[in-house]
Amino acid sequence: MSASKLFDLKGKTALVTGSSGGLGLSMARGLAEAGAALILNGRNADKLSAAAGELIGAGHNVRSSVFDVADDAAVQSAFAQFDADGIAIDILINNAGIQLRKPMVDLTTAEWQKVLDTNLTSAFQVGREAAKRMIARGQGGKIINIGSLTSELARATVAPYTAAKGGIKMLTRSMAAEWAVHNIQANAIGPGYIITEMNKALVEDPKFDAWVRGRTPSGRWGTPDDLIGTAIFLASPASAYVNGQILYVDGGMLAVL
Ligand code: GCO
Repeated sequence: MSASKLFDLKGKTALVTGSSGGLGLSMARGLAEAGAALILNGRNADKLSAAAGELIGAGHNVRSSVFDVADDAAVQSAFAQFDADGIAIDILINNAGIQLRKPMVDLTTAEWQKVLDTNLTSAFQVGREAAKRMIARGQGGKIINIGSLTSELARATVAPYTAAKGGIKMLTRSMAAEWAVHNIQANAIGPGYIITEMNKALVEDPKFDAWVRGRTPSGRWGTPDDLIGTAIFLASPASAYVNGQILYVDGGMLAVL
């Protein structure tokens, strides 16, 4: 296959969960620029419509699907609609996630469960529905889960997020174990400290900002666009023999003490 075709997503359809902003919208934009048709997802119809409008305005083939990835019935209903509309999803990015920063002793079980449902169980639910259809179609597929530095290392006050992201790493390997035989490559991206709405409080905290800049060999926070190349790689034929891996896009933070 020629080098130009290795990263070509023309003719593919990608569902990116949590893509009305932040990392999800950046990765969706990157996949569209590589030729993919997009399905954007989020819980807020207005935000999603604004994001879709931006990408349609840039000439991309985009539709949106409003559903809560943590709600199994809503996930199944969304996929039933894709089926009814004749939409085959070739690429899934399980990006949707929330953060809750609180000491464990102050956490309620409901708060814990909400983070685990949104950040981990959702990836299983949406992944299951996508994989069922990829297997039935017999043409393979790509699943990209979004992990975190906390897939490897813990930080105080983000226990449910850390547990979920650790689970994302092992769920990715489980997907590879069961679905690689169907030519589905399941991998993950582990973003470092990225400037996003979710991290606004951290970016604006001078002490935390100084810690990230000092602890990161690249000496800077990441931007959502820093993830685009890795997303295209894992969504494209270039990664046809890559399975069960988590690729860290973290400025080198995990590589050094
Ligand atoms: C935090 C942050 C992190 C980052 C990211 C790092 O509170 O420490 O939210 O969790 O968002 O996950 O990889």
